[in-house]
Amino acid sequence: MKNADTIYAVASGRTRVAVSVIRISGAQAFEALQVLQGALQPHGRLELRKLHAGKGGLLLDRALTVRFEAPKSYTGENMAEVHCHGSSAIVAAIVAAWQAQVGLRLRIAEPGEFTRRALLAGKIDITRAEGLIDLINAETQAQRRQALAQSEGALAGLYAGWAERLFDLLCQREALIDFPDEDLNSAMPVELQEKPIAMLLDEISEHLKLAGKAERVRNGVSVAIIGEPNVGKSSLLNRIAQEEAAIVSARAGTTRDVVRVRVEIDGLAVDLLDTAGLRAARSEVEAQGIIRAKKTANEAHIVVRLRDAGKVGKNSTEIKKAKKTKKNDEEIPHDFLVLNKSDLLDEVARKKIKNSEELAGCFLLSALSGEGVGEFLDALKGRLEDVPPVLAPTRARYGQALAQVCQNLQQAQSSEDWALQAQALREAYEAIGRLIGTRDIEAVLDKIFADFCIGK
Ligand SMILES: Nc1nc2c(ncn2[C@@H]2O[C@H](COP(=O)(O)OP(=O)(O)OP(=O)(O)O)[C@@H](O)[C@H]2O)c(=O)[nH]1
Ligand SMILES: [Mg+2]
Repeated sequence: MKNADTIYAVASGRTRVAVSVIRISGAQAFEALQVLQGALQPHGRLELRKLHAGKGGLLLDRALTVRFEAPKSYTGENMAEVHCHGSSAIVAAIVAAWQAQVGLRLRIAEPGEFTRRALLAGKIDITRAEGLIDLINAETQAQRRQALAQSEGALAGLYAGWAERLFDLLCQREALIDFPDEDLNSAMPVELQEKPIAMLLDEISEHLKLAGKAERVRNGVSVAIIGEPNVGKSSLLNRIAQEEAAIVSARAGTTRDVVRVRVEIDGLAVDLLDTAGLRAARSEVEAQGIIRAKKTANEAHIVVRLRDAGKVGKNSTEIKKAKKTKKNDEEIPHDFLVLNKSDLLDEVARKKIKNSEELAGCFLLSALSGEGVGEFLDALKGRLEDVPPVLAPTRARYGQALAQVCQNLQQAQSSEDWALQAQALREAYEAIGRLIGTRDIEAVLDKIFADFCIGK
């Protein structure tokens, strides 16, 4: 990938649209625009222009065009945009006109290359670029809020501030090492030496505590439904997802694979997971399914344990057993106990369940009729509502780098020796530098741009 090249991309994607936006960036961006429209407009002015296949060439389209002079553009380079009609024939004709022009060399941009150039030009930092990736991929409102704040620079400012403070602390120590005779030590009050490190450590540690929640917004919350065969796990999944995603049948042992459906609950992405019924397997395939079910339950954020209300309500022994989660001596902890098929209960059994102390806090519902499903979803929402504040480490990479910084700060704190303190602070400064992209930027960029889209 050569940064000297002039690049272009159709930023509006490949689906049929009314308007396609072709973005061009690099040294020959204005020349490329000139080939199509002749004289250029002033910086930043959107104009309706006739596009021709070169000077005196065929009329191709009438389009809105705009140009931005370096460094006042997204990439920091000369940039142009052509908002032409959405047909692929027009885009092809424009590209052909460029190819026919002697001396003009443009190539298609790689995924994320515009943003990569913006990063290299110092226009945005990595956390903002990653915020943009998330914003483009956002499916829910909570994801959009979090990604937007990040792409606007909320995290960038916070992390850059920490990097600056680390740098100051490092400089103080370096000065002491370089000029040991000048007794800076006595010039620096003890509380100033200790306090800034402790304060920084406190702030970063607090921020780190939000990591799990922020990642959950980004990646979604997983809710696994587990229980014996035939209790209605697949029916409940279909009811909540409002689609026939999983096969429902009166035969026990229907579901084998894990069925995953993504739904949006209160702005959060939730992955509902239907699993194979838990029992002593009757076939190799069923055994495989049960292994998958247990694994899914172990990895899910929230586990819903489903039982047959008719069975539970039969007598007090069953009620006592209801909360136990033992199956083949393996305990699967759950967050919600839900009794299904309430529509089949007679009044006596219903009362027994409602009045039972053992079953306090469990939900009685019918996946078939929908009775009680609303109450259960409200409780589930309550659990999801732990939505993080937007200023949180949204990626594992951030969490890891900041944990490293904390570790180094603790080392610095526990050492009396200026040189060792400086060493620890230098490592901390490098770790945060990699995080915000002031160090090893090319390596970090290669890693994160793997999931970017063309034209951004
Ligand atoms: N009356 C009544 N029947 C239900 C209800 N929920 C599910 N069923 C029925 O119970 C049977 C089993 O339902 P499924 O949803 O396939 O049960 P499952 O837990 O997924 O079963 P496996 O996949 O075999 O583990 C089907 O005949 C459903 O129609 C309910 O709330 N009330
Ligand atoms: Mg099933």
